[in-house]
Amino acid sequence: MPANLTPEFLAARERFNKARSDEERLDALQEMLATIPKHKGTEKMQADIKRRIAKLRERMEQRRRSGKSSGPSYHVERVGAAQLALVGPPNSGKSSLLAALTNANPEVAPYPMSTFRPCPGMMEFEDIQIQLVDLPPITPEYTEGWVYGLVRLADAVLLCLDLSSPDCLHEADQVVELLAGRHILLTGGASRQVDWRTVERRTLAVGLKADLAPKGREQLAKWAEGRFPLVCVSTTTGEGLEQLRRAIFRAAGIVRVYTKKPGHPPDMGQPYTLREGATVLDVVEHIHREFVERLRYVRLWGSGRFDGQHAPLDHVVQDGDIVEIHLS
Ligand SMILES: Nc1nc2c(ncn2[C@@H]2O[C@H](COP(=O)(O)OP(=O)(O)OP(=O)(O)O)[C@@H](O)[C@H]2O)c(=O)[nH]1
Ligand SMILES: [Mg+2]
Repeated sequence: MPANLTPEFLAARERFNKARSDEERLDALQEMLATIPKHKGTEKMQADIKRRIAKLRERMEQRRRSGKSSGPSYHVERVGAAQLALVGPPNSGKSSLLAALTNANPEVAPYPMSTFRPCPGMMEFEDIQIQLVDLPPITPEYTEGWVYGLVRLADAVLLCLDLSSPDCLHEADQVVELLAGRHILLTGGASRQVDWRTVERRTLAVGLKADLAPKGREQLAKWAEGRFPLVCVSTTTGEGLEQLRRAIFRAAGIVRVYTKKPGHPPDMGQPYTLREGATVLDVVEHIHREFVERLRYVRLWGSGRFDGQHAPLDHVVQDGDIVEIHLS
């Protein structure tokens, strides 16, 4: 069976081949595992990648115990419809934001550098769950390599900035530059692999502590204009949090598609979630690979203009579309 490897996977594999340290190798392998299409044809490859990750972890652990450590490395298991990384300067309110939006209980402290491990949490948005990962701050002095590794693996980035900081804009520039130095470019467009080591990550700027700094917003809005969408919030008053949830969903770059059996009402329970840009054929393949070979046609509701018509297989689906799959 052809493996249908994605450009993201191939780029990660090339990065693995060119890696010069175990940290880079581990990072590339984790990305390979995250981006390899999950079906029968790739089961052997998936097992092989997992074996390599386990071996590499063991080697790094041994080295750590023998005192030749090159620092810790962390892995966050992906769950939910998408994974977004919280990045920003020290003390900007990242952990408070995670606590406000998810079920997680990260440490929040009135001093910088209080987070030193990744902390994931699940954010509910309507009928789906999105994973947010709180990280240590990004600074020129202290940020360890694994932090950049996790940002690279995420689907998108929340750039968390402190509106009450007099250095807010300078801090924002610095975080963007530090990430760029690690070949992670923050963009307003879709996340993508640019070449074997450079990635673009769709970014939503979040102005935090809005209760403390009504004036900071204007400046940050100017800074963000034309680069990233911006939402300003306060975790203390709750202002802006609902708007932020929706903006996070948009930044995640996913669409929800519902299914319907012929002659039945649509199943509006659990949607299938796919990457933005997915086609009708991708939906069919996502639901069941074998359906592709047996496919006769698909009826579609939604996309602003379909009301049960046959949909071209290359039609790009939109959030909320409903498909009815007819098989032979
Ligand atoms: N007034 C106000 N204070 C806030 C808000 N959000 C966070 N804080 C305070 O800001 C301080 C830092 O918050 P954290 O959430 O720990 O910040 P962080 O970005 O995770 O910090 P590091 O992990 O050290 O980088 C704490 O004292 C919080 O109580 C807010 O919306 N309003
Ligand atoms: Mg923190």
